[in-house]
Amino acid sequence: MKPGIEWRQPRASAENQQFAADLHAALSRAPKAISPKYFYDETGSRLFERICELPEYYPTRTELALLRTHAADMAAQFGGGVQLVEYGAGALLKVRLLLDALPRETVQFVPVDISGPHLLAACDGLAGDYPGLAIQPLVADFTRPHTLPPCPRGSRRVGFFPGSSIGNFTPAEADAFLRLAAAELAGGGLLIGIDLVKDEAVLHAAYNDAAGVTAAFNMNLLDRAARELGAEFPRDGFEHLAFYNPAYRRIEMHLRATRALDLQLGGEIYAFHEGETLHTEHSHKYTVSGFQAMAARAGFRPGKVWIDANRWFAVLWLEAGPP
Ligand code: AVI
Repeated sequence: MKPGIEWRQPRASAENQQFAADLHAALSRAPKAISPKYFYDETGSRLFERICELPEYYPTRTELALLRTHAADMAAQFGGGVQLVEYGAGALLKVRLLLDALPRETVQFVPVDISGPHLLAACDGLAGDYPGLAIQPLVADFTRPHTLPPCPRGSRRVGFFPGSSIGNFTPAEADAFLRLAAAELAGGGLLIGIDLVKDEAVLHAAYNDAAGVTAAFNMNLLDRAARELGAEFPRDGFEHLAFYNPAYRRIEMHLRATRALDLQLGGEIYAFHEGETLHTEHSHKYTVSGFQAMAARAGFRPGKVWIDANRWFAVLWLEAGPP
């Protein structure tokens, strides 16, 4: 057997087992709810890329514009040498705007992502475009304790967490992540993108696009269960539901049963009554002061803030107290 295949096979099935276990648990609880991390198989990641380009989905282009306009000012907060740690690195597109504003020889870039093959492919691309840049990828779940490479002497460790990905965490998960980041970035800081509370109509449109891409992204969770786990259900019995819940300041995404139906998974049958939902994602929206207060409780001092003219999206600099 070829060496590469030996480890890939069991890894895929371990992922499937975890997905199956989490989906069984999700369908057994009331209300039914599952982690949004299961959106992101290859199909889901492609659909998310399409979402980012939709006219209604403002966060990506608004944050990119902020980074493009203010990268030099942001980089100036970092100080001299920097070990730049990107959490949930993905395609490594946004960080290029920061790297362009930093003297290459002063940067060690540490992208952290759970998906090894994708991370390494993205690093290859980055290395080709940024010759001489020190890149130390780390394959890890950044929400769990992990060990970063030692910070080069004379450098500050700076975290980068763009995309308002923190909005998909529960408040407890966001607090846990900020505490972990404050500890490992001590003496440095965190540059983070957050989506702001705004007119509900703008939010509603962003998660209910006219082309139906977000609906397909949401539905991919069940499509994936059918593909990978053999789940059986009437596909036309589920519809995309996304709405703003003002009590929690979050968009909620659900898959709603349009009629009473059964979903079969691994020999178990899960009944949905008409209108019952599987909660698939929440996307929290923040105020700048509310987010800074949460970050302060976790050990950060608020620094500079960059906001677009509509006040829809913000990038925050947070100083992590000394070790
Ligand atoms: C990745 N995350 C920040 C996106 C969001 O807006 O919460 C995921 C998404 N869900 C639906 N559209 C986009």
